[in-house]
Amino acid sequence: MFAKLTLLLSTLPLALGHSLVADIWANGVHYNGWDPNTAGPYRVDTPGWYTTNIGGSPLYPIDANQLQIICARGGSNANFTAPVAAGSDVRLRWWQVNVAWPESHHGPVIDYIAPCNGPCSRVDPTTLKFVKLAQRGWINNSTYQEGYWASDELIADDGSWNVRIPVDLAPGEYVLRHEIIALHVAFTGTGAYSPSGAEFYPQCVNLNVTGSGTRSVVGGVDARELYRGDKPGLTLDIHATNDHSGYPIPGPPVWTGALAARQLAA
Ligand SMILES: [Cu+2]
Repeated sequence: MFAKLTLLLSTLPLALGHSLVADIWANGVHYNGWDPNTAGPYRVDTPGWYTTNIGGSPLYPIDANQLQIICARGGSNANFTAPVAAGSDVRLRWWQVNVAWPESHHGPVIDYIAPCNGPCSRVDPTTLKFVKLAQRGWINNSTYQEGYWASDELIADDGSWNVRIPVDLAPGEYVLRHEIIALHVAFTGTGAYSPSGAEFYPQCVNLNVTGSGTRSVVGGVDARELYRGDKPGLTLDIHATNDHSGYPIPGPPVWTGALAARQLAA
């Protein structure tokens, strides 16, 4: 009884406030995400990169040019790589205990992809060059004082987000970098690499893209070059109004290859 209570008390703080990518679906197959609270058994069968991002402890602009921005704090390669057909959706579900994503943490949801040029289980994350596959930011002025954001859409869809793999993407292994940026304290940011401000929650996933596509990823960048705390979209006070029309989603524009693939699929 006492041991159980101690265990409960010692694990409780990890669960509060945030969530993590607890479930991943690719080709209709379900995988557990990497969960540092229940390490061990998950390590062998998840395409989700391992992190020490316990309970979703955020990264701030101070981390934006550091190793941890690439695939989260303590990010290291997942051993497993999930097959996924080009043109299909990967689904990621943020969940912990009974929380999808904290409602207060409004902000954009962004997805990037980088070729591993070999097995993603062994790729050096500092060599990954990411392009932006998709992005969604402020949606409308409904529901909240801050308006309705991509993160709210995610919460409304069972904590989940679908990412379309470009239909003509060349087969091979890729790291998907899925990310929520929470803006609830973005107004406290004071500069390019401020210790407070916008909160970054990246999660990397190993994918083995199959198909007969021929489009290669070009023009990607090191994830340490994606953000600076003083760039547009990271310093606003989202509480000041529910109308954030024209909100500039951080990072580079969506990759032209992803846009072209959408045209092909339409
Ligand atoms: Cu938080």
